Amino acid sequence: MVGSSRIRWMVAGICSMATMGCTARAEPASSSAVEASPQSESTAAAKAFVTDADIALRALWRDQQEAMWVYETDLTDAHEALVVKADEALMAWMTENMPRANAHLQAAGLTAEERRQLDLLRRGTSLPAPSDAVKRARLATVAAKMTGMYGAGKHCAEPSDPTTCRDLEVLSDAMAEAARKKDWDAQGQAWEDWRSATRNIAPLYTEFVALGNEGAQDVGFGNLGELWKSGYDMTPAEAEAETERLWQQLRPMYEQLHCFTRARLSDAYGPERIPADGLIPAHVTGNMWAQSWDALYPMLEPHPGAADLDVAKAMREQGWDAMKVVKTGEAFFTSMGLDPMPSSFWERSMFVKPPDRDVVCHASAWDVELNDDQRIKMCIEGTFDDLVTVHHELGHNYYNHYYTNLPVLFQAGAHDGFHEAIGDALVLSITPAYLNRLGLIESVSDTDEAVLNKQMLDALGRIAFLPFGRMIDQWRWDVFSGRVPQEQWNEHWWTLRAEYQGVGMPTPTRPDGAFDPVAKYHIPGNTPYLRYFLASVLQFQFHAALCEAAGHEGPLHTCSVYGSEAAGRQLSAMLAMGASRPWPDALEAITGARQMDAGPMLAYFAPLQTWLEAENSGRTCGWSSKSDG
Ligand code: X8Z
Ligand code: ZN
Repeated sequence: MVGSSRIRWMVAGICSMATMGCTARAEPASSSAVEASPQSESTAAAKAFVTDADIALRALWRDQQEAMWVYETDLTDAHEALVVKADEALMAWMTENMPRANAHLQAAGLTAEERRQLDLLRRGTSLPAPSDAVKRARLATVAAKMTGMYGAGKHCAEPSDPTTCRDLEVLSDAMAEAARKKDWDAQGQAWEDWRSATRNIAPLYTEFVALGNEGAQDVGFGNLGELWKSGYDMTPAEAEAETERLWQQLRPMYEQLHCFTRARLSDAYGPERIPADGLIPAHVTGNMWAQSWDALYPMLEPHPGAADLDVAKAMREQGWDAMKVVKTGEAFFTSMGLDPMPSSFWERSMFVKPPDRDVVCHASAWDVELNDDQRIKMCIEGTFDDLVTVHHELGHNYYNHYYTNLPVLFQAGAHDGFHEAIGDALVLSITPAYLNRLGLIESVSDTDEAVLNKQMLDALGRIAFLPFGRMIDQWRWDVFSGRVPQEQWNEHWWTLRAEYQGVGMPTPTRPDGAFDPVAKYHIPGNTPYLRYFLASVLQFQFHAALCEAAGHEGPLHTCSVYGSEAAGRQLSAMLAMGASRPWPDALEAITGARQMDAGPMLAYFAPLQTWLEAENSGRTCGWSSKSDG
């Protein structure tokens, strides 16, 4: 599964890019890397290992994904037990074979493909288990329970009365609605209710960190964070530096958006609640995690009424249901000459929330049987957000589809950020002209005012997200490495929220026992998050390249690749590479560049950046990083 892959996690391998200082092959961070034995160095043994690993992994991953699919679409104890059993088998195999793969890399006479598979396997899971069978079983149980508890999480105002319970979807809708009404208290209540609905995950997370770290050490890495950071064809330290480099490219743009948004919020709620130089309270952006601020658009629209962008109303009036949303997403890909989804996709996917059971609603895309068995799992309500998320998920499915015939270790993105960026890159082509074509807006205006409005809407999704995407794994790296002691885990969360996002707690303190990280799906779901930050950058590089292939002329923000088969060919050629080559090769195949670069994102938003700078002149932008708001 992609999108919430707790265990199956694919990474990319050898880096040949001198400019980034990559080594010929990134070694495990820990000095406890497995020594090569004379036998493991034998070419024949290494080749046989690669062949056998392909067969074994296919079966183990398929079994695990089948169990996960059943569990996540019907959260019962019996289904949890199935997941634990499949996870244990997979983890046992991984713990044994990741170090073996590392040892076999010493063998001479291997093909580049064989070496690449070994390199991918030596760091081939986001959740390695300890060698000890009892601890392994416990880790599998803890991981499955956290997923289930998050998925089934509800806050009940009156615990004995189920009609007073609100789940994440209800609370999120309530928050967005309260943001539109500028209802401070209702937003705070929904925000706090979701934190208290997930707080009981905290003790499991503590256990999880200890067991996951032990597992990472048993397969030759210093801690879980070091293993995760090894997934980018460079050393963990280089991956961290690369992330920071990109963030520093983007930070000035985020600060302008933050400055403008804070000023408008301060006008709306008063300077005593939102001081002109303070943090933005976490509960007033209309989003449960303040990771995307599009609900604030009416408050922030640069030129009210200059552009017709209100698709929500049209979608409601036209009765967009889940099927129409998914068909529209697929039609974008097929307009570029890509294949339609297989018929099983329509039969096996979960598009809407079933009324009779708990499920994990967080959207994900799957190839359950690893044979082009594409599915998505979503709780679609028919909103514009759903249409965007469907493109995102289908991006995963199309990647899966185009690499389906590769060895199973190559069935992954060039790195995980690539996988997350495909659908989002196409969403950049959802221009006003395309929305008009869909019948969702009546008029298309290309005045400067209209362009700025559209840019603001895009920025509230994509620029606002950047520091959130940056900080989530910073927090986990710091937790996994032990740099931050357990009693400071929650405090550190808020320190990073303040430092990167300029976002603070809704109230001056958090209640005793609060553990806010587990209120975000990817923490209990153990999905690494750096991928989304990297995807935020890559999607603009992809968009720029596809626009060039489509023959687009003019500024980047005016381009739509809808209907361009030339762009489709360029895209599918990269998708078909999967993880078979180091990611710079894949990036070069689609963009001609070998380095991740925020330049295209900055170019896309250049008109808004100029406008924001003018609007903010006279304001003091930035914030002090104290976390108490
Ligand atoms: O988790 C997701 C996708 C599945 S891979 C729906 N996203 C991140 C999130 O929701 O926090 C997409 C954007 C960031
Ligand atoms: Zn995704």
